[in-house]
Amino acid sequence: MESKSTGWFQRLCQGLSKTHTTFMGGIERLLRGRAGVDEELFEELEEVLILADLGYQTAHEVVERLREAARRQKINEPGPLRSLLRSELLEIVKPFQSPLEISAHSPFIMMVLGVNGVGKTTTIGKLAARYSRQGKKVLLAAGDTFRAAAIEQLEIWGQRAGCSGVIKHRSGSDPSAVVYDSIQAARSRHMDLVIIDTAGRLHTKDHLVAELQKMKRVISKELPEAPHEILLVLDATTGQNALQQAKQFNEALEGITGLALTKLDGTAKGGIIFSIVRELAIPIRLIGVGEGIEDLRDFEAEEFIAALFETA
Ligand SMILES: Nc1nc2c(ncn2[C@@H]2O[C@H](COP(=O)(O)OP(=O)(O)O)[C@@H](O)[C@H]2O)c(=O)[nH]1
Ligand SMILES: [Mg+2]
Repeated sequence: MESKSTGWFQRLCQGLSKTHTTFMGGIERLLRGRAGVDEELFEELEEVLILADLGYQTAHEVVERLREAARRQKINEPGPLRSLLRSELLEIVKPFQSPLEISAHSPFIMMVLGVNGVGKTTTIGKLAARYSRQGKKVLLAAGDTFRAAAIEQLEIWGQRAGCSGVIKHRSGSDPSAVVYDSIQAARSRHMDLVIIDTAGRLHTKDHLVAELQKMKRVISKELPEAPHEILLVLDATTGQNALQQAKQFNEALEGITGLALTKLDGTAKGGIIFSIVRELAIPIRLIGVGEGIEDLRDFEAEEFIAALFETA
């Protein structure tokens, strides 16, 4: 029988194949065409990294560290730079590997935020499926009351995931009331996990922030340590825009505890992950590499770097 981890690694490689091709393709072409290691090589390497969406600052620092390492280790041929680069990149993301630990609280309350279309509801559905399969009692809260379709979509995911229930009100109602009801239900029905969906767009940005803050206050009033996780979902296909969105959310709403980076399968911009962790210093909890219920995984730094550098 094929081992589960091998299967997943292949899937991850497939998911990251666009980024792998652009990123490694550029690096291989650069390193192959050279006899020695000189300043020009480092400058071109920096350009390749910027093109892979690492962002100027991150690319610059990575290359600076490579220069130093090459000098220290007296490297004068391009070959070894590949593995040096690999370990530099691993070092950047490794500290931000910190998977969700929902057993720390019961019920564990999680709010899921992000702009429209980034994959909030899908990620919630995938998480509900994962934890339900583990035998956890999972309750979903339809806190995106802005559109009727959003409530229906969450219900459909709840059914597919086989979770314990979906708390919903009519569209247009106050999402804080949905949150309140879901906490009461979670207590009386002894749920392990409550995942709260939220709207990604309202009439104005101020309105959205005020609504999210109110939801958070309602939760804390009921359960002083909650929410235990505020997960911000970012769409990797938007590259540097995802980073800008994350900065804006982080400034407007304090207390984002984790990130989920979705749609890595649909983009060559997977290098954005390095800018995101460097600039935000928030753990990457999860990565999404497809629309299917199985296509969500804990972020594992070594595995991610391996998939970026190797072909399955
Ligand atoms: N390819 C791909 N599509 C995804 C992924 N995550 C979500 N999507 C798709 O992105 C679209 C928007 O997702 P949705 O969950 O409705 O976003 P929301 O508005 O933030 O709730 C849907 O078509 C999802 O199937 C992913 O990891 N990979
Ligand atoms: Mg949604």
